Amino acid sequence: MVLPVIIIGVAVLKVVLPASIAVVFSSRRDMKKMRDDLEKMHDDLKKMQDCLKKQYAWNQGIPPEIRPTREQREKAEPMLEDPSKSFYHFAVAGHAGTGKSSLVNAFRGYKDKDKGAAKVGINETTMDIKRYPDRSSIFKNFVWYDIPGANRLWLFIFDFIIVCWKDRIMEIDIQTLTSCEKMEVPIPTFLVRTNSQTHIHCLKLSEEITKEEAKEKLIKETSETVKKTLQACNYNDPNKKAYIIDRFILGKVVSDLTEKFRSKKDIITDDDIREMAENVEGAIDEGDLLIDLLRTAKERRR
Ligand SMILES: Nc1nc2c(ncn2[C@@H]2O[C@H](COP(=O)(O)OP(=O)(O)OP(=O)(O)O)[C@@H](O)[C@H]2O)c(=O)[nH]1
Ligand SMILES: [Mg+2]
Repeated sequence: MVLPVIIIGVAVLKVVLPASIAVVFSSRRDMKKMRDDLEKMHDDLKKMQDCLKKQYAWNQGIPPEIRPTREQREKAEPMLEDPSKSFYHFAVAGHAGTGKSSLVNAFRGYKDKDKGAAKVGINETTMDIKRYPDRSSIFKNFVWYDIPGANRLWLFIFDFIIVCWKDRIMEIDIQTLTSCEKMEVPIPTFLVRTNSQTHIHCLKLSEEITKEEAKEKLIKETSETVKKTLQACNYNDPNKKAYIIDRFILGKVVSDLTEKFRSKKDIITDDDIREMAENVEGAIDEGDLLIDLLRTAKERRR
């Protein structure tokens, strides 16, 4: 009587035990996977929360017409994520669709489709302030900020501001320049007109002139219009330079320079930039803009 019980018991154990061990192990594996998934989800949510917090903080900025106090500036500085203050922070501002994101990509030598490039396009309105560290050979220690069209808040925390426009320069563009100059430490500004090739093409067709004549006309008209607008807004320097560029030409100059001067030890001179820009067909002020940005950056941190 005892033996069959033992035999049945052993048989049961032989089947049940491995099965239960397998269940325990597989449920442990499942538990571990579940825990890993939850941890990952937690990390993702934390990142999202940090991002939202930062965006919220950006959106609580101070209009550029108001001069921020030193305390306000100090409070805002951590947004630049540069505790050692070793970077140059460049903001690109301007109306919607004027080519801000394209300009950021061109300065960094990125094509629109490159991973990490700013989103560009007629339907790709940039909604949030975004931070883009540079990787080109020219702009070492530069961080670019793509500032959405309507958002001119927080401009005071950047080291330099580029105001870009495409067709018509507006009063608010000049107001931005004036505000930057009224800061306790004035912020250097650059006026940049984008889309040169499109303007030249349109002028050539509408006026029935050659490409070269269209280019000269664009340069002349831009300079006159800018001067008139600066004067109308009582800006203190009516002869402020307006750089006329095209994103594709600027991008090519930066990429060619980055290709040629790959080594970190290479020093790129103004003449190198000038020569490179002269070799790109259609270039107008792309070389001068790069040279002046670098010179201003060096002077500011001297
Ligand atoms: N040919 C040419 N096209 C340009 C130039 N700059 C911008 N574009 C085009 O204009 C469109 C809008 O450019 P974006 O760089 O997205 O403009 P944005 O100012 O960032 O636009 P928002 O984010 O909506 O404010 C895109 O199709 C660009 O390719 C330029 O210099 N030349
Ligand atoms: Mg954009």
